[in-house]
Amino acid sequence: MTDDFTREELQLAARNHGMPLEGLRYDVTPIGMHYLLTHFDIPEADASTWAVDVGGRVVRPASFTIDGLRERPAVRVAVTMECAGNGRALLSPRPLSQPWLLEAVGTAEWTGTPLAPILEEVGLESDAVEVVFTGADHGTQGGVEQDYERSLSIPEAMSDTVLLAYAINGQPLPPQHGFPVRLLVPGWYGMTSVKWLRRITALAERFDGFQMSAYRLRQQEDEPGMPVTRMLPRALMVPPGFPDFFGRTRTVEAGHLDLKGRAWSGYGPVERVELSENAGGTWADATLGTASSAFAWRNWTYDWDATVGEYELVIRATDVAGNVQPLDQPWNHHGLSNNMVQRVPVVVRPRV
Ligand SMILES: Nc1nc2c(c(=O)[nH]1)N[C@H]1C(S)=C(S)[C@@H](COP(=O)(O)O)O[C@H]1N2
Ligand SMILES: [Mo]
Repeated sequence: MTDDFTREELQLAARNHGMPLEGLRYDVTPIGMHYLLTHFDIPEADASTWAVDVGGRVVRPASFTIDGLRERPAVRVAVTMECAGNGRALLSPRPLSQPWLLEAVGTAEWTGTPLAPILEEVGLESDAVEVVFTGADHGTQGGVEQDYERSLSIPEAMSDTVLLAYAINGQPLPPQHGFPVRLLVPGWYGMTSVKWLRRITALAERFDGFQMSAYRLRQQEDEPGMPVTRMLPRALMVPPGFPDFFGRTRTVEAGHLDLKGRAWSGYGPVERVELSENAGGTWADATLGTASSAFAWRNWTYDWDATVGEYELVIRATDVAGNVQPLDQPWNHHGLSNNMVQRVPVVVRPRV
């Protein structure tokens, strides 16, 4: 990568870390290894005074304390979350934002209480069409001062998979992942899962706040574009062999190698993972393993008979809905929901 990165990209990259790809070896990503993305500052939060206020077009506005949420029915589920901008630093021209390569992903076991029964309790008015989720963090983006907020349509918000999550991997959320409570929308790109959740507001009209219009697929800044929602399929490899410190290139020894990794999609299970050892010339099927939930990544393995030489290994996932990772990435304005295949340069040296 020879493009000059800007000081602003470095500033964001130093705050918002990815998951080192060797973290793909764990079914459940250890807490500190899960990727992290925070647009503004991590807000100060006191769980003993925190409340999630539910209002707007509802019959009985209500306020839920953290203790109150914990007393409600709890669900614990493994969910793979990926940032919609994952991979954007590989695009050309490079969209200027958090410069992710491929590491903006993680799988956590989230514990929370389902949102739908809460919405049923407060009673949505018949004219409600959307529910807005507002975080406690505040800042400016694109010249617009705002609280971080995102909406869901009523059917999306009423899905029984959507949680108000207060724990990750069995522990209270750490500050950076949304303490004391966040929205969790399995299958969707991460921007939907609002951290530091303070307010839930039912609206009688479509919500077009900044973070809604920011996450749309556009060729030009001024066109309406299509909303970014669920995660497209992606497969990644646990980096084989050993790395070079600076360039991160991989060296392995000739012989049988158990290549492995993970693959996921927000459109249903990944049905196929293929590997190419000649830069995408020919493909062979990897063996698919299990996933710990319908929303968690699936592991894959590939027995590679590595002979001495230089390779570009390529991995490609296909999901049950028929979405396939492209070899080359169609560009879009903010580099969102891109999912081109991973290319892993590997040097195979003689066994010593
Ligand atoms: N309140 C709030 N919620 C937020 C964000 C944020 O900046 N503020 N970032 C979103 C984005 S873009 C992503 S990718 C995920 C990242 O979640 P994580 O940091 O727990 O991995 O949180 C989402 N929820
Ligand atoms: Mo994101």
